[in-house]
Amino acid sequence: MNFGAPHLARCGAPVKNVGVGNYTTSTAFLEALAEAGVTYVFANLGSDHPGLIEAFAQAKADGWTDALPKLVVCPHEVVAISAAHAYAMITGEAQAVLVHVDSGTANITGAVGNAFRGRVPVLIFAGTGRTEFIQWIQDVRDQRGIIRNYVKYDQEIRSGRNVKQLVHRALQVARSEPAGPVYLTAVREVMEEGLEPYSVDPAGFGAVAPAALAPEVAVEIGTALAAAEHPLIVTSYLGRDPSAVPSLVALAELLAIPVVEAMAYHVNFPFDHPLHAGFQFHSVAQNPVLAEADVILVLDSDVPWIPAINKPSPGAAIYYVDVDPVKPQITTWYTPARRFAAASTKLAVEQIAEFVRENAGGQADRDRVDRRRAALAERHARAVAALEEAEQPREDVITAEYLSACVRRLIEGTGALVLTELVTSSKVATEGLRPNEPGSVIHHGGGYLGWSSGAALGAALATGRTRPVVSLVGDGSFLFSAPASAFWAQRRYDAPSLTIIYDNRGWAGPKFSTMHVHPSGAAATADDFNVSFDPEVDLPAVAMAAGAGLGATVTLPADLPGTLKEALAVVQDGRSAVVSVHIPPVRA
Ligand SMILES: Cc1ncc(C[n+]2csc(CCOP(=O)(O)OP(=O)(O)O)c2C)c(N)n1
Ligand SMILES: [Mg+2]
Repeated sequence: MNFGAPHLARCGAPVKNVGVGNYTTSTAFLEALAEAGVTYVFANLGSDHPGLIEAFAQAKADGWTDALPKLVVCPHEVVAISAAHAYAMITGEAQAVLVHVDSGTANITGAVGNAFRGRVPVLIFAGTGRTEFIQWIQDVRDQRGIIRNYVKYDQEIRSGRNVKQLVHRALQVARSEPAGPVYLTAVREVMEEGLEPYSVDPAGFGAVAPAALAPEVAVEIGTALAAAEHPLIVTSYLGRDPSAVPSLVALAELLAIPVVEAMAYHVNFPFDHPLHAGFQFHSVAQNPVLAEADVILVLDSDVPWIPAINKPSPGAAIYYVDVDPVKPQITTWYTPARRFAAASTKLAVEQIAEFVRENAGGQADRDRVDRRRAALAERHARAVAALEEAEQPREDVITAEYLSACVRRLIEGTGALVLTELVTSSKVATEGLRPNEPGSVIHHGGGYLGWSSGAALGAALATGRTRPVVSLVGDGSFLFSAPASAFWAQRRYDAPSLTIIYDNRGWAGPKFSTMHVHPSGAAATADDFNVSFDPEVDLPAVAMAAGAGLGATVTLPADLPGTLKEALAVVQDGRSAVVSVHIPPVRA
Protein backbone atom coordinates (compact mmCIF):
# COMPACT_ATOMS: atom_id res chain seq x y z
CA MET A 1 0.00 0.00 0.00
CA ASN A 2 1.25 3.45 -0.76
CA PHE A 3 0.15 5.74 2.04
CA GLY A 4 0.72 9.06 0.34
CA ALA A 5 -0.16 12.60 1.25
CA PRO A 6 -2.03 14.03 -1.72
CA HIS A 7 -3.05 17.38 -0.28
CA LEU A 8 0.36 18.95 -0.22
CA ALA A 9 -0.90 22.09 -1.94
CA ARG A 10 -0.82 23.92 1.38
CA CYS A 11 2.76 22.89 1.96
CA GLY A 12 4.95 25.78 2.96
CA ALA A 13 2.16 28.31 2.43
CA PRO A 14 2.77 31.39 4.57
CA VAL A 15 0.30 31.75 7.42
CA LYS A 16 -2.09 34.62 6.90
CA ASN A 17 -3.45 37.11 9.45
CA VAL A 18 -2.03 35.55 12.55
CA GLY A 19 -2.65 37.89 15.44
CA VAL A 20 0.47 38.83 17.44
CA GLY A 21 1.04 36.34 20.23
CA ASN A 22 -1.62 34.06 18.86
CA TYR A 23 0.64 31.60 17.09
CA THR A 24 1.44 28.78 19.50
CA THR A 25 2.78 25.25 19.44
CA SER A 26 -0.84 24.17 19.12
CA THR A 27 -1.29 26.32 15.99
CA ALA A 28 1.91 24.94 14.47
CA PHE A 29 0.87 21.36 15.36
CA LEU A 30 -2.49 21.69 13.59
CA GLU A 31 -0.94 23.53 10.67
CA ALA A 32 1.66 20.76 10.26
CA LEU A 33 -1.11 18.15 10.16
CA ALA A 34 -2.86 20.07 7.38
CA GLU A 35 0.39 20.60 5.51
CA ALA A 36 1.00 16.87 5.67
CA GLY A 37 -2.38 16.12 4.06
CA VAL A 38 -4.47 15.35 7.16
CA THR A 39 -8.08 16.36 6.45
CA TYR A 40 -9.76 15.42 9.75
CA VAL A 41 -8.94 15.53 13.43
CA PHE A 42 -11.32 13.12 15.16
CA ALA A 43 -11.42 14.54 18.65
CA ASN A 44 -12.51 13.82 22.17
CA LEU A 45 -11.48 16.87 24.14
CA GLY A 46 -10.33 17.53 27.71
CA SER A 47 -8.38 19.73 30.09
CA ASP A 48 -5.16 19.01 28.17
CA HIS A 49 -6.46 20.68 25.00
CA PRO A 50 -7.03 24.42 25.69
CA GLY A 51 -4.18 25.35 23.34
CA LEU A 52 -5.72 23.35 20.50
CA ILE A 53 -9.26 24.56 21.16
CA GLU A 54 -7.94 28.12 21.22
CA ALA A 55 -5.94 27.59 18.00
CA PHE A 56 -9.03 26.35 16.14
CA ALA A 57 -11.09 29.29 17.40
CA GLN A 58 -8.34 31.82 16.64
CA ALA A 59 -8.00 30.51 13.08
CA LYS A 60 -11.74 30.92 12.65
CA ALA A 61 -11.66 34.43 14.10
CA ASP A 62 -8.76 35.37 11.80
CA GLY A 63 -10.44 33.77 8.77
CA TRP A 64 -7.98 31.01 7.88
CA THR A 65 -9.73 27.86 9.11
CA ASP A 66 -9.10 26.27 5.73
CA ALA A 67 -5.43 26.02 6.57
CA LEU A 68 -6.22 23.62 9.43
CA PRO A 69 -7.79 20.14 9.39
CA LYS A 70 -11.50 19.91 10.20
CA LEU A 71 -12.38 18.92 13.75
CA VAL A 72 -14.93 16.10 14.16
CA VAL A 73 -16.28 15.76 17.68
CA CYS A 74 -16.57 12.12 18.79
CA PRO A 75 -18.28 11.72 22.17
CA HIS A 76 -16.58 8.32 22.65
CA GLU A 77 -12.95 7.76 21.72
CA VAL A 78 -13.55 4.37 20.07
CA VAL A 79 -15.54 6.25 17.44
CA ALA A 80 -12.69 8.70 16.82
CA ILE A 81 -9.98 6.10 16.34
CA SER A 82 -12.18 3.75 14.30
CA ALA A 83 -13.26 6.60 12.02
CA ALA A 84 -9.63 7.60 11.39
CA HIS A 85 -8.74 3.94 10.82
CA ALA A 86 -11.46 3.33 8.21
CA TYR A 87 -10.78 6.67 6.51
CA ALA A 88 -7.12 5.75 6.01
CA MET A 89 -7.99 2.22 4.80
CA ILE A 90 -10.24 3.67 2.11
CA THR A 91 -8.28 6.72 0.99
CA GLY A 92 -4.72 5.74 1.87
CA GLU A 93 -4.46 9.04 3.79
CA ALA A 94 -3.55 9.04 7.48
CA GLN A 95 -5.78 11.13 9.75
CA ALA A 96 -5.35 12.45 13.29
CA VAL A 97 -7.05 11.62 16.58
CA LEU A 98 -7.06 13.79 19.71
CA VAL A 99 -7.76 12.12 23.02
CA HIS A 100 -7.61 13.19 26.64
CA VAL A 101 -4.56 12.31 28.81
CA ASP A 102 -4.39 8.77 30.26
CA SER A 103 -8.19 8.35 30.24
CA GLY A 104 -8.73 8.87 26.51
CA THR A 105 -5.57 6.89 25.77
CA ALA A 106 -6.96 3.96 27.74
CA ASN A 107 -10.26 4.22 25.89
CA ILE A 108 -8.65 3.96 22.45
CA THR A 109 -5.95 1.42 23.17
CA GLY A 110 -7.89 -1.69 22.06
CA ALA A 111 -9.02 -0.03 18.87
CA VAL A 112 -5.51 1.27 18.18
CA GLY A 113 -4.61 -2.42 18.30
CA ASN A 114 -6.94 -2.94 15.34
CA ALA A 115 -5.11 -0.27 13.32
CA PHE A 116 -1.77 -1.75 14.36
CA ARG A 117 -2.82 -5.28 13.34
CA GLY A 118 -4.34 -3.96 10.12
CA ARG A 119 -1.16 -1.91 9.40
CA VAL A 120 -3.04 1.34 8.99
CA PRO A 121 -1.48 4.76 9.68
CA VAL A 122 -3.08 7.08 12.28
CA LEU A 123 -1.51 9.94 14.26
CA ILE A 124 -2.77 10.15 17.83
CA PHE A 125 -2.17 13.03 20.22
CA ALA A 126 -2.94 13.12 23.95
CA GLY A 127 -1.85 15.83 26.35
CA THR A 128 -0.48 15.64 29.87
CA GLY A 129 0.13 18.31 32.50
CA ARG A 130 -1.02 19.60 35.86
CA THR A 131 -2.96 22.81 36.21
CA GLU A 132 -6.38 21.63 37.25
CA PHE A 133 -7.29 19.43 40.19
CA ILE A 134 -8.25 16.48 38.02
CA GLN A 135 -4.85 16.38 36.35
CA TRP A 136 -3.17 15.21 39.55
CA ILE A 137 -5.59 12.29 39.50
CA GLN A 138 -4.91 11.62 35.81
CA ASP A 139 -1.13 11.56 36.15
CA VAL A 140 0.41 8.14 35.50
CA ARG A 141 3.99 6.88 35.56
CA ASP A 142 4.12 6.11 31.86
CA GLN A 143 1.24 7.43 29.75
CA ARG A 144 2.93 6.41 26.51
CA GLY A 145 3.39 2.93 27.98
CA ILE A 146 -0.40 2.45 28.04
CA ILE A 147 -0.47 2.29 24.28
CA ARG A 148 3.07 1.25 23.38
CA ASN A 149 2.11 -2.35 22.49
CA TYR A 150 0.06 -1.02 19.59
CA VAL A 151 2.03 1.85 18.09
CA LYS A 152 5.12 1.97 15.90
CA TYR A 153 6.44 5.13 17.48
CA ASP A 154 5.71 7.31 20.49
CA GLN A 155 7.30 10.61 21.42
CA GLU A 156 6.82 13.70 23.52
CA ILE A 157 6.66 17.14 21.89
CA ARG A 158 9.02 19.16 24.09
CA SER A 159 9.10 22.45 22.21
CA GLY A 160 7.03 24.31 19.67
CA ARG A 161 10.18 25.02 17.70
CA ASN A 162 10.37 21.53 16.22
CA VAL A 163 6.74 20.44 16.56
CA LYS A 164 6.27 20.50 12.78
CA GLN A 165 9.31 18.31 12.16
CA LEU A 166 8.06 15.91 14.83
CA VAL A 167 4.59 15.69 13.27
CA HIS A 168 6.09 15.00 9.83
CA ARG A 169 8.51 12.45 11.27
CA ALA A 170 5.67 10.69 13.12
CA LEU A 171 3.59 10.58 9.94
CA GLN A 172 6.57 9.29 7.96
CA VAL A 173 6.89 6.41 10.43
CA ALA A 174 3.13 5.83 10.37
CA ARG A 175 2.92 5.72 6.56
CA SER A 176 6.03 3.67 5.82
CA GLU A 177 5.32 -0.03 5.43
CA PRO A 178 4.41 -1.91 7.51
CA ALA A 179 2.26 1.13 8.24
CA GLY A 180 0.68 1.72 11.65
CA PRO A 181 -0.40 4.11 14.39
CA VAL A 182 1.92 6.62 16.11
CA TYR A 183 1.38 8.49 19.37
CA LEU A 184 2.51 11.96 20.45
CA THR A 185 2.09 13.68 23.81
CA ALA A 186 2.89 17.13 25.17
CA VAL A 187 2.38 18.95 28.42
CA ARG A 188 -0.12 21.76 28.35
CA GLU A 189 2.55 24.44 28.86
CA VAL A 190 4.40 23.37 25.70
CA MET A 191 1.19 23.42 23.68
CA GLU A 192 0.65 27.06 24.85
CA GLU A 193 4.15 28.26 23.97
CA GLY A 194 4.11 31.40 21.72
CA LEU A 195 6.12 31.12 18.49
CA GLU A 196 7.10 32.95 15.36
CA PRO A 197 5.10 31.32 12.54
CA TYR A 198 7.28 28.95 10.52
CA SER A 199 6.91 26.32 7.88
CA VAL A 200 8.58 22.98 7.17
CA ASP A 201 8.27 21.28 3.80
CA PRO A 202 6.51 17.93 4.35
CA ALA A 203 7.80 16.73 0.97
CA GLY A 204 11.04 15.90 2.75
CA PHE A 205 9.27 13.38 5.00
CA GLY A 206 7.66 10.99 2.49
CA ALA A 207 6.85 7.35 3.22
CA VAL A 208 9.61 4.88 2.40
CA ALA A 209 9.19 3.64 -1.19
CA PRO A 210 7.75 0.11 -1.68
CA ALA A 211 10.34 -2.68 -1.80
CA ALA A 212 10.73 -5.20 -4.63
CA LEU A 213 11.95 -8.80 -4.31
CA ALA A 214 15.65 -9.47 -4.73
CA PRO A 215 15.87 -10.74 -8.36
CA GLU A 216 17.16 -14.20 -7.35
CA VAL A 217 14.17 -14.68 -5.01
CA ALA A 218 11.74 -13.87 -7.83
CA VAL A 219 13.53 -16.49 -9.97
CA GLU A 220 13.46 -19.08 -7.17
CA ILE A 221 9.72 -18.65 -6.52
CA GLY A 222 8.79 -18.42 -10.21
CA THR A 223 10.77 -21.59 -10.98
CA ALA A 224 9.12 -23.52 -8.11
CA LEU A 225 5.60 -22.43 -9.07
CA ALA A 226 6.13 -23.26 -12.75
CA ALA A 227 7.39 -26.76 -11.92
CA ALA A 228 4.63 -27.54 -9.39
CA GLU A 229 1.92 -30.11 -9.95
CA HIS A 230 -0.42 -28.41 -7.46
CA PRO A 231 0.74 -24.84 -6.80
CA LEU A 232 -1.31 -22.72 -4.40
CA ILE A 233 -1.41 -19.08 -3.31
CA VAL A 234 -2.71 -18.17 0.16
CA THR A 235 -3.34 -14.54 1.09
CA SER A 236 -5.13 -12.47 3.73
CA TYR A 237 -4.41 -8.80 3.05
CA LEU A 238 -2.75 -8.38 -0.35
CA GLY A 239 -5.91 -6.46 -1.30
CA ARG A 240 -5.18 -3.63 1.17
CA ASP A 241 -3.57 -2.22 -1.95
CA PRO A 242 -6.49 -2.70 -4.39
CA SER A 243 -4.15 -2.22 -7.35
CA ALA A 244 -2.29 -5.40 -6.32
CA VAL A 245 -5.36 -7.55 -7.07
CA PRO A 246 -5.14 -7.44 -10.91
CA SER A 247 -1.43 -8.22 -10.59
CA LEU A 248 -2.26 -11.30 -8.53
CA VAL A 249 -4.95 -12.33 -11.01
CA ALA A 250 -2.39 -12.12 -13.83
CA LEU A 251 0.08 -14.38 -12.00
CA ALA A 252 -2.61 -16.89 -11.04
CA GLU A 253 -3.92 -17.07 -14.62
CA LEU A 254 -0.48 -17.52 -16.08
CA LEU A 255 0.04 -20.85 -14.33
CA ALA A 256 -3.55 -21.70 -13.30
CA ILE A 257 -2.78 -21.32 -9.59
CA PRO A 258 -5.74 -21.51 -7.20
CA VAL A 259 -5.97 -18.75 -4.58
CA VAL A 260 -7.27 -19.34 -1.05
CA GLU A 261 -8.18 -16.31 1.06
CA ALA A 262 -7.33 -17.11 4.69
CA MET A 263 -8.96 -14.91 7.35
CA ALA A 264 -9.22 -12.31 4.61
CA TYR A 265 -9.88 -8.76 5.64
CA HIS A 266 -9.71 -7.25 2.17
CA VAL A 267 -10.88 -8.34 -1.28
CA ASN A 268 -7.72 -10.11 -2.43
CA PHE A 269 -9.00 -12.01 -5.47
CA PRO A 270 -12.31 -11.73 -7.33
CA PHE A 271 -14.70 -14.36 -6.03
CA ASP A 272 -16.22 -15.06 -9.46
CA HIS A 273 -12.85 -15.97 -10.89
CA PRO A 274 -12.65 -19.75 -11.52
CA LEU A 275 -9.27 -19.82 -9.75
CA HIS A 276 -10.80 -18.58 -6.49
CA ALA A 277 -10.42 -21.59 -4.21
CA GLY A 278 -12.53 -20.45 -1.26
CA PHE A 279 -12.32 -18.62 2.05
CA GLN A 280 -10.58 -20.13 5.04
CA PHE A 281 -11.96 -18.84 8.34
CA HIS A 282 -12.23 -20.60 11.73
CA SER A 283 -12.42 -24.23 10.80
CA VAL A 284 -12.43 -27.60 12.47
CA ALA A 285 -11.47 -29.52 9.34
CA GLN A 286 -8.53 -29.88 6.99
CA ASN A 287 -8.82 -27.80 3.82
CA PRO A 288 -8.27 -30.27 0.92
CA VAL A 289 -6.87 -27.53 -1.33
CA LEU A 290 -4.13 -26.86 1.20
CA ALA A 291 -3.45 -30.58 1.74
CA GLU A 292 -2.90 -31.34 -1.95
CA ALA A 293 -0.56 -28.40 -2.68
CA ASP A 294 3.10 -29.15 -3.39
CA VAL A 295 4.28 -25.53 -3.74
CA ILE A 296 2.62 -22.80 -1.66
CA LEU A 297 3.21 -19.09 -2.02
CA VAL A 298 1.90 -17.14 0.97
CA LEU A 299 1.38 -13.47 0.15
CA ASP A 300 0.59 -11.02 2.97
CA SER A 301 -0.88 -13.19 5.69
CA ASP A 302 -0.53 -13.29 9.47
CA VAL A 303 -2.24 -16.66 9.91
CA PRO A 304 -2.29 -18.60 6.62
CA TRP A 305 -3.42 -21.79 8.41
CA ILE A 306 -3.52 -23.25 11.92
CA PRO A 307 -1.40 -26.42 11.74
CA ALA A 308 -3.16 -28.18 14.64
CA ILE A 309 -6.32 -28.25 12.51
CA ASN A 310 -5.39 -27.60 8.96
CA LYS A 311 -1.94 -27.88 7.43
CA PRO A 312 -0.02 -28.30 4.18
CA SER A 313 1.45 -31.70 3.33
CA PRO A 314 4.86 -32.27 4.99
CA GLY A 315 6.68 -32.17 1.65
CA ALA A 316 5.16 -28.91 0.42
CA ALA A 317 7.64 -26.16 -0.49
CA ILE A 318 6.47 -22.94 1.17
CA TYR A 319 7.52 -19.43 0.17
CA TYR A 320 6.49 -16.39 2.21
CA VAL A 321 6.34 -12.91 0.70
CA ASP A 322 4.89 -10.29 3.02
CA VAL A 323 5.12 -6.59 3.76
CA ASP A 324 6.04 -7.75 7.27
CA PRO A 325 7.33 -11.35 7.09
CA VAL A 326 8.96 -11.66 10.53
CA LYS A 327 5.95 -10.25 12.40
CA PRO A 328 7.75 -9.05 15.53
CA GLN A 329 4.41 -7.90 16.97
CA ILE A 330 3.16 -11.51 17.22
CA THR A 331 5.33 -13.13 19.88
CA THR A 332 4.65 -16.82 19.22
CA TRP A 333 4.68 -17.04 15.46
CA TYR A 334 6.26 -19.59 13.18
CA THR A 335 5.26 -20.72 9.74
CA PRO A 336 8.33 -22.61 8.52
CA ALA A 337 9.08 -21.73 4.91
CA ARG A 338 11.95 -22.22 2.43
CA ARG A 339 12.24 -18.51 1.89
CA PHE A 340 10.91 -15.37 3.58
CA ALA A 341 11.00 -12.07 1.73
CA ALA A 342 9.89 -8.58 2.71
CA ALA A 343 8.35 -6.83 -0.28
CA SER A 344 5.37 -5.03 -1.65
CA THR A 345 3.29 -8.00 -2.78
CA LYS A 346 2.11 -6.07 -5.84
CA LEU A 347 5.69 -5.61 -7.03
CA ALA A 348 6.59 -9.17 -6.02
CA VAL A 349 3.80 -10.89 -7.97
CA GLU A 350 4.57 -8.73 -11.00
CA GLN A 351 8.24 -9.73 -10.82
CA ILE A 352 7.39 -13.42 -10.47
CA ALA A 353 4.92 -13.24 -13.36
CA GLU A 354 7.46 -11.52 -15.55
CA PHE A 355 10.02 -14.24 -14.87
CA VAL A 356 7.48 -16.99 -15.64
CA ARG A 357 6.39 -15.28 -18.86
CA GLU A 358 9.93 -14.91 -20.11
CA ASN A 359 10.94 -18.41 -19.16
CA ALA A 360 7.76 -20.25 -20.15
CA GLY A 361 8.08 -24.03 -20.23
CA GLY A 362 7.44 -26.37 -23.14
CA GLN A 363 4.25 -27.92 -24.48
CA ALA A 364 4.15 -30.54 -21.70
CA ASP A 365 4.06 -27.77 -19.10
CA ARG A 366 1.36 -25.91 -21.00
CA ASP A 367 -0.79 -29.06 -21.21
CA ARG A 368 -0.45 -29.57 -17.47
CA VAL A 369 -1.46 -25.96 -16.77
CA ASP A 370 -4.47 -26.26 -19.10
CA ARG A 371 -5.63 -29.48 -17.43
CA ARG A 372 -5.30 -27.83 -14.04
CA ARG A 373 -7.21 -24.76 -15.22
CA ALA A 374 -10.13 -26.91 -16.37
CA ALA A 375 -10.22 -28.94 -13.12
CA LEU A 376 -10.13 -25.78 -10.97
CA ALA A 377 -12.93 -24.15 -12.97
CA GLU A 378 -15.07 -27.24 -12.36
CA ARG A 379 -14.34 -27.17 -8.64
CA HIS A 380 -15.23 -23.47 -8.47
CA ALA A 381 -18.53 -24.08 -10.26
CA ARG A 382 -19.38 -26.87 -7.79
CA ALA A 383 -18.56 -24.58 -4.84
CA VAL A 384 -20.79 -21.80 -6.20
CA ALA A 385 -23.65 -24.28 -6.74
CA ALA A 386 -23.34 -25.43 -3.12
CA LEU A 387 -23.43 -21.82 -1.88
CA GLU A 388 -26.49 -21.08 -3.99
CA GLU A 389 -28.22 -24.09 -2.53
CA ALA A 390 -27.42 -23.05 1.05
CA GLU A 391 -28.74 -19.50 0.63
CA GLN A 392 -32.24 -20.46 -0.48
CA PRO A 393 -34.84 -18.81 1.77
CA ARG A 394 -36.69 -20.83 4.39
CA GLU A 395 -40.19 -19.96 5.44
CA ASP A 396 -39.72 -20.13 9.18
CA VAL A 397 -36.31 -18.65 9.85
CA ILE A 398 -33.85 -16.12 8.43
CA THR A 399 -30.57 -17.95 7.99
CA ALA A 400 -27.30 -16.01 7.91
CA GLU A 401 -26.83 -17.45 4.41
CA TYR A 402 -30.13 -16.02 3.15
CA LEU A 403 -29.47 -12.68 4.86
CA SER A 404 -26.07 -12.45 3.16
CA ALA A 405 -27.59 -13.24 -0.23
CA CYS A 406 -30.17 -10.49 0.36
CA VAL A 407 -27.38 -8.03 1.15
CA ARG A 408 -25.56 -9.03 -2.06
CA ARG A 409 -28.70 -8.40 -4.12
CA LEU A 410 -29.41 -5.14 -2.27
CA ILE A 411 -26.04 -3.58 -3.02
CA GLU A 412 -25.60 -4.94 -6.55
CA GLY A 413 -24.86 -2.03 -8.87
CA THR A 414 -24.82 0.59 -6.07
CA GLY A 415 -21.03 0.65 -5.68
CA ALA A 416 -21.52 0.11 -1.94
CA LEU A 417 -18.55 0.02 0.37
CA VAL A 418 -19.07 -2.79 2.87
CA LEU A 419 -17.51 -2.80 6.35
CA THR A 420 -17.66 -6.10 8.20
CA GLU A 421 -17.31 -6.84 11.88
CA LEU A 422 -18.83 -10.27 12.21
CA VAL A 423 -17.60 -13.18 14.28
CA THR A 424 -19.38 -16.49 13.77
CA SER A 425 -21.17 -15.26 10.64
CA SER A 426 -18.01 -13.97 8.95
CA LYS A 427 -17.48 -16.89 6.55
CA VAL A 428 -21.13 -17.12 5.59
CA ALA A 429 -21.33 -13.36 4.99
CA THR A 430 -18.21 -13.29 2.84
CA GLU A 431 -19.42 -16.26 0.83
CA GLY A 432 -22.79 -14.58 0.47
CA LEU A 433 -21.34 -11.26 -0.68
CA ARG A 434 -18.97 -12.98 -3.14
CA PRO A 435 -17.02 -9.77 -3.61
CA ASN A 436 -15.26 -9.15 -6.90
CA GLU A 437 -14.26 -5.51 -6.78
CA PRO A 438 -10.97 -4.78 -4.96
CA GLY A 439 -11.49 -2.44 -2.01
CA SER A 440 -15.24 -3.04 -1.83
CA VAL A 441 -15.29 -4.99 1.46
CA ILE A 442 -13.05 -4.17 4.43
CA HIS A 443 -12.51 -5.42 7.97
CA HIS A 444 -10.15 -3.87 10.51
CA GLY A 445 -7.80 -6.83 10.70
CA GLY A 446 -7.61 -6.85 14.50
CA GLY A 447 -9.33 -8.58 17.39
CA TYR A 448 -10.98 -5.69 19.25
CA LEU A 449 -14.71 -5.56 18.61
CA GLY A 450 -16.42 -2.17 18.47
CA TRP A 451 -14.95 -0.72 15.27
CA SER A 452 -17.96 -0.74 13.02
CA SER A 453 -20.07 2.29 13.96
CA GLY A 454 -17.14 4.71 14.16
CA ALA A 455 -15.61 3.14 11.06
CA ALA A 456 -18.85 3.82 9.18
CA LEU A 457 -18.53 7.51 10.12
CA GLY A 458 -14.98 7.58 8.74
CA ALA A 459 -16.00 5.63 5.64
CA ALA A 460 -18.88 7.98 4.85
CA LEU A 461 -16.59 11.00 5.25
CA ALA A 462 -13.98 9.29 3.05
CA THR A 463 -16.41 8.49 0.25
CA GLY A 464 -18.18 11.84 0.52
CA ARG A 465 -21.45 9.95 0.06
CA THR A 466 -20.53 9.00 -3.51
CA ARG A 467 -21.26 5.38 -2.63
CA PRO A 468 -23.38 3.94 0.19
CA VAL A 469 -21.56 2.67 3.27
CA VAL A 470 -22.99 -0.62 4.54
CA SER A 471 -21.83 -2.22 7.82
CA LEU A 472 -22.43 -5.89 8.56
CA VAL A 473 -22.05 -6.46 12.28
CA GLY A 474 -22.90 -8.85 15.11
CA ASP A 475 -25.20 -7.69 17.88
CA GLY A 476 -22.27 -7.98 20.27
CA SER A 477 -19.98 -5.94 17.99
CA PHE A 478 -22.68 -3.29 17.64
CA LEU A 479 -22.95 -2.89 21.42
CA PHE A 480 -19.15 -2.59 21.73
CA SER A 481 -19.08 0.24 19.16
CA ALA A 482 -20.50 3.04 21.37
CA PRO A 483 -23.45 3.33 18.95
CA ALA A 484 -25.06 6.38 20.58
CA SER A 485 -21.85 8.34 20.11
CA ALA A 486 -21.29 7.12 16.54
CA PHE A 487 -24.82 7.66 15.20
CA TRP A 488 -24.91 11.15 16.70
CA ALA A 489 -21.65 11.97 14.89
CA GLN A 490 -22.92 10.40 11.64
CA ARG A 491 -25.87 12.76 11.77
CA ARG A 492 -23.96 15.85 12.82
CA TYR A 493 -21.34 15.45 10.09
CA ASP A 494 -23.75 14.33 7.39
CA ALA A 495 -22.05 10.95 7.10
CA PRO A 496 -24.85 8.37 6.94
CA SER A 497 -24.47 4.60 6.86
CA LEU A 498 -26.62 1.49 6.72
CA THR A 499 -25.95 -0.99 9.53
CA ILE A 500 -27.27 -4.53 9.19
CA ILE A 501 -27.05 -6.53 12.40
CA TYR A 502 -26.70 -10.32 12.22
CA ASP A 503 -28.66 -10.49 15.43
CA ASN A 504 -28.46 -13.84 17.20
CA ARG A 505 -29.18 -12.10 20.53
CA GLY A 506 -25.90 -13.03 22.11
CA TRP A 507 -22.28 -13.98 21.76
CA ALA A 508 -21.96 -17.11 19.66
CA GLY A 509 -18.16 -16.68 19.52
CA PRO A 510 -17.33 -17.70 23.12
CA LYS A 511 -19.86 -20.55 22.86
CA PHE A 512 -18.15 -21.80 19.70
CA SER A 513 -14.74 -21.61 21.44
CA THR A 514 -15.99 -23.54 24.48
CA MET A 515 -17.59 -26.23 22.30
CA HIS A 516 -14.29 -26.56 20.47
CA VAL A 517 -12.23 -27.06 23.65
CA HIS A 518 -14.87 -28.91 25.75
CA PRO A 519 -17.14 -30.61 23.21
CA SER A 520 -18.85 -32.69 25.90
CA GLY A 521 -18.06 -30.61 28.99
CA ALA A 522 -20.47 -29.31 31.60
CA ALA A 523 -21.28 -26.16 29.60
CA ALA A 524 -22.07 -28.16 26.45
CA THR A 525 -24.08 -30.79 28.34
CA ALA A 526 -26.30 -28.24 30.07
CA ASP A 527 -26.22 -25.70 27.22
CA ASP A 528 -25.00 -23.25 29.85
CA PHE A 529 -22.55 -20.74 28.33
CA ASN A 530 -23.72 -17.38 29.73
CA VAL A 531 -23.71 -15.85 26.28
CA SER A 532 -27.31 -14.93 25.59
CA PHE A 533 -28.59 -11.33 25.63
CA ASP A 534 -31.90 -12.07 27.28
CA PRO A 535 -33.94 -9.88 27.66
CA GLU A 536 -33.31 -8.65 24.17
CA VAL A 537 -31.82 -5.18 23.51
CA ASP A 538 -33.70 -3.03 20.99
CA LEU A 539 -30.55 -2.18 19.08
CA PRO A 540 -32.08 -0.05 16.28
CA ALA A 541 -33.78 2.07 18.97
CA VAL A 542 -30.36 2.94 20.40
CA ALA A 543 -29.33 4.35 17.01
CA MET A 544 -32.68 6.10 16.55
CA ALA A 545 -32.31 7.85 19.90
CA ALA A 546 -28.94 9.19 18.73
CA GLY A 547 -30.04 10.47 15.33
CA ALA A 548 -30.57 7.62 12.85
CA GLY A 549 -33.43 8.12 10.39
CA LEU A 550 -34.67 4.52 10.30
CA GLY A 551 -34.51 1.65 12.76
CA ALA A 552 -36.17 -1.70 12.11
CA THR A 553 -36.13 -5.27 13.34
CA VAL A 554 -36.89 -8.06 10.88
CA THR A 555 -37.97 -11.51 12.00
CA LEU A 556 -39.72 -12.91 8.89
CA PRO A 557 -37.79 -13.99 5.78
CA ALA A 558 -40.43 -12.50 3.46
CA ASP A 559 -40.02 -9.02 4.99
CA LEU A 560 -36.28 -8.89 4.62
CA PRO A 561 -35.65 -7.65 1.06
CA GLY A 562 -38.25 -4.88 1.34
CA THR A 563 -36.99 -3.56 4.68
CA LEU A 564 -33.39 -3.57 3.52
CA LYS A 565 -34.37 -1.64 0.41
CA GLU A 566 -36.25 0.95 2.41
CA ALA A 567 -33.31 1.34 4.78
CA LEU A 568 -30.85 1.82 1.91
CA ALA A 569 -33.09 4.50 0.44
CA VAL A 570 -33.05 6.38 3.76
CA VAL A 571 -29.25 6.28 3.74
CA GLN A 572 -29.09 7.47 0.15
CA ASP A 573 -31.34 10.35 1.23
CA GLY A 574 -28.84 11.35 3.91
CA ARG A 575 -29.81 9.68 7.21
CA SER A 576 -28.37 6.58 8.86
CA ALA A 577 -30.39 3.40 9.17
CA VAL A 578 -30.03 0.34 11.38
CA VAL A 579 -31.74 -2.97 10.63
CA SER A 580 -31.53 -5.76 13.17
CA VAL A 581 -32.16 -9.09 11.45
CA HIS A 582 -33.08 -11.98 13.71
CA ILE A 583 -31.04 -15.01 12.69
CA PRO A 584 -31.28 -18.21 14.80
CA PRO A 585 -30.52 -17.26 18.42
CA VAL A 586 -27.65 -18.25 20.68
CA ARG A 587 -29.76 -19.79 23.36
CA ALA A 588 -27.73 -20.38 26.45
C1 LIG B 1 -13.43 -5.63 22.86
C2 LIG B 1 -13.64 -7.11 22.84
N1 LIG B 1 -14.17 -7.70 23.91
C3 LIG B 1 -14.40 -9.04 23.91
C4 LIG B 1 -14.07 -9.81 22.84
C5 LIG B 1 -14.29 -11.32 22.89
N2 LIG B 1 -15.30 -11.78 21.94
C6 LIG B 1 -14.97 -12.39 20.80
S1 LIG B 1 -16.28 -12.83 19.89
C7 LIG B 1 -17.36 -12.16 20.98
C8 LIG B 1 -18.84 -12.18 20.73
C9 LIG B 1 -19.25 -11.21 19.69
O1 LIG B 1 -20.65 -11.21 19.55
P1 LIG B 1 -21.35 -10.86 18.19
O2 LIG B 1 -20.74 -9.67 17.60
O3 LIG B 1 -22.80 -10.83 18.46
O4 LIG B 1 -20.98 -12.08 17.22
P2 LIG B 1 -21.37 -13.64 17.38
O5 LIG B 1 -20.30 -14.22 18.25
O6 LIG B 1 -22.70 -13.72 17.98
O7 LIG B 1 -21.27 -14.18 16.00
C10 LIG B 1 -16.68 -11.65 22.08
C11 LIG B 1 -17.34 -11.05 23.24
C12 LIG B 1 -13.47 -9.14 21.74
N3 LIG B 1 -13.06 -9.80 20.66
N4 LIG B 1 -13.29 -7.80 21.76
MG1 LIG C 1 -24.22 -12.26 18.30
